[in-house]
Amino acid sequence: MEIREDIVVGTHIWVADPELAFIDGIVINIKGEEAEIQTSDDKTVVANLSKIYPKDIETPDGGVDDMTKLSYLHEPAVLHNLAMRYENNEIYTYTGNILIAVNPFQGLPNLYDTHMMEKYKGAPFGELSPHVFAVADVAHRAMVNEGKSNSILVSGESGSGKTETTKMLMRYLAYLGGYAAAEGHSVEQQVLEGSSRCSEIMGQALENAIDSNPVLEAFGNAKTVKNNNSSRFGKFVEIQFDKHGRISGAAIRTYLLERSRVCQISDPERNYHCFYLLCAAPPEEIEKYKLGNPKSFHYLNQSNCYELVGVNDANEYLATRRAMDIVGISKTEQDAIFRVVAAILHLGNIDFAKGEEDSSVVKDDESKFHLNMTAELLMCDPQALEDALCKRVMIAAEEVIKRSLDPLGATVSRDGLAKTIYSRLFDWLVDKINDSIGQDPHSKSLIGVLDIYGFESFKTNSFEQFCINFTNEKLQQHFNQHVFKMEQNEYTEEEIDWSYIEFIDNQDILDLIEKKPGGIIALLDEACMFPKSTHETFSQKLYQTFKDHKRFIKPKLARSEFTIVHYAGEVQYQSDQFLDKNKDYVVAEHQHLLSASNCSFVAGLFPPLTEETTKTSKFSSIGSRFKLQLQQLMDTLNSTEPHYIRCVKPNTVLKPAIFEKTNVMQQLRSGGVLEAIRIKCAGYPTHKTFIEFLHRFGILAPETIKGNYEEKVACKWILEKMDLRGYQIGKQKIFLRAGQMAELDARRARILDNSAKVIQCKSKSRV
Ligand code: AD9
Ligand code: MG
Repeated sequence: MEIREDIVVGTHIWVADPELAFIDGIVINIKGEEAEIQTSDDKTVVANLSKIYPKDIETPDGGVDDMTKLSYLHEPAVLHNLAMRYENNEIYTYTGNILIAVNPFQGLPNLYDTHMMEKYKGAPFGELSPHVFAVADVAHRAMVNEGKSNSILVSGESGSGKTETTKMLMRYLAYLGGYAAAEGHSVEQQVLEGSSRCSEIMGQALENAIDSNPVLEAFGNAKTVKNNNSSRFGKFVEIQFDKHGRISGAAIRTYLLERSRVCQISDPERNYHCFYLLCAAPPEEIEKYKLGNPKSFHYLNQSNCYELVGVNDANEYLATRRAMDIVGISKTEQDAIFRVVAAILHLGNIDFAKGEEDSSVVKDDESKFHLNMTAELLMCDPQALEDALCKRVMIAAEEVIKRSLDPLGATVSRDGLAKTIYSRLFDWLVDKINDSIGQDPHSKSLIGVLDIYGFESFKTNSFEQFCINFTNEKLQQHFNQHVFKMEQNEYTEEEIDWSYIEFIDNQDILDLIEKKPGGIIALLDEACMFPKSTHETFSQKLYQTFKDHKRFIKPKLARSEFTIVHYAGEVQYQSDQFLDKNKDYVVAEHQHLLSASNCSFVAGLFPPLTEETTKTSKFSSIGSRFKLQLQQLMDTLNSTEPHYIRCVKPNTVLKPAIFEKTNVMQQLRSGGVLEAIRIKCAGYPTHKTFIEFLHRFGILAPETIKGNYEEKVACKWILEKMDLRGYQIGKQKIFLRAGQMAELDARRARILDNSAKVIQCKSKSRV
């Protein structure tokens, strides 16, 4: 039996509670391994001693701004700290250098204003209250000082505040990179050098990137059950800087827009915002596009949700138009864009009926009207459109056969066309925005900001969730590697004392998904290339291949479902649409139809295929392409110094001032925050090579600079002189305990400050 000396009768403790996650109380009796506890809600409960956590009653009421400052570090303390801070509208808390951001679900006064930006500029990390600006500032400073690229990875589940956080980060970086300038370049100096106008133009690049947000959000965001403004694509914004730390360009890379939403939505979700905005356009445009009530369109009326609380679609429409003006989308282009959006709505209203034999025909006059409208808006021939929807050309041996599609086949063809047009439109917008922002080919360093969909687990999960969760596994591994592996490896290499802490590695899940050959994506591609495959044969293949895999489960009685044990929990996937959704090919008929459009914009979305691509592009795998994109993203991230922001969604009702502890705890666990806390505190959060250390802190002991000491000896000398304890000296590096770096920095700052005053006095006396 483990004896716990820290718990006796009278100890304040935390104990598990089914509703609150943990509740506090006082131990009133101990019998063997069981403790009797009087909880703060006046109940008496009995719990095993191993399930009890001591509570620090000395913790200040408002909590602490860095988890590593907690005297007892365990789940209940961490949760309680976040909850207390949240109650006081302190939404940010550090865990070492990871920032935890709890969504306030309300605007907080002055939190992001210019005054706040001024305050954070150049302030040492940790000196002011935790803030996204502080993270951006550190990243910017590190980039300027070390000339190395940095990245800020924002993660969290849907609705936790990633996109809002990203916007604040960009705003702050625009502020820094527009005026700021590298050390030694005061604003006055820039004026003198004539470079201030130049930097304004550069800052404009990022401002444009920020202004492009409403455009991307109108076309890439939608209301879901989890978030009224959910991003349905991933985004990596790369901000390029010149050698003075000024912005010289920016690029937006997007990942995997959810295509299925264009044709299929379920209550109470919505389709992409742009459709509703357009239906709320001024009357002359409604007339032009023959639109009207969104309820009359099949692609919108599959759900009963049309309006968003607090959002006026008519105003948003005008705002989107204005944002388009700003990012340089011409009026003609804007008109074409909205014509395409309207065309998709009309397209969705074309129904088919059974024709002769197995063929299909456009169902009735109403469907004919929509067919004509679609053709008119896309500026193509209505008969050609009908043919493209209802027929397929088969090339068999030397023969060309025209085959008719049955009504179901024609409907699938229609939806396929809608999805293709929409995703090409989205890609066009991203390209256009990138052109308008402008890239700097000479930029040496960048700050990347990643806002990518969080882990998803719904009642039904399809290919989209599979890709999204795959992304999260990748990012989780990056996080693991950074926080855990790097830390541990370094201790080992430096041969310093360190007791290993186990952490969950997810390489096995990644292998299951992406290994080539043999992983799920590879098997899916194989199935897609083999004409006789069905989702059932595909699933059977998965069951056979992974029957002994620890991370793969075949649910009982399942014919086509499979479960993956993700780092954040189990997710059951429905494989029935995996094959279709993985195939990215534009039906030749659709391609011909639209590349022949009289509208150059529409034709431009469908550039003619080269001979080569027609032959080889029978099937192109979305899964594999996504995997490649993700690998490129990881390569980029791996070449940067990462900073992490973990967003937390405090409740599922999306309202302020509600903090559901059990829910939050799950997010902290699955985001690896708790593990990171443990390892950080147990170890040495700061590592510096002897040279780096001397470079920075030699000033604390000038005698070491004058004397010709060996580096290690000099470092030791400084540390002893400063009277620090608990640090370690490795083979090439100094390892500092939490807080020690700040202490040294403060002493250094004092010395620098004094000598600056002396210089000033001297120069004044000279004048
Ligand atoms: V998703 O994975 O794209 O579905 P996100 O991006 O994590 O999700 P988002 O940033 O869209 O969530 O935030 C959801 C909502 O929370 C916003 O629309 C705001 O209403 C609210 N929010 C988030 N962060 C803040 C904030 N810092 N201040 C005020 C916020 N409100
Ligand atoms: Mg988002």
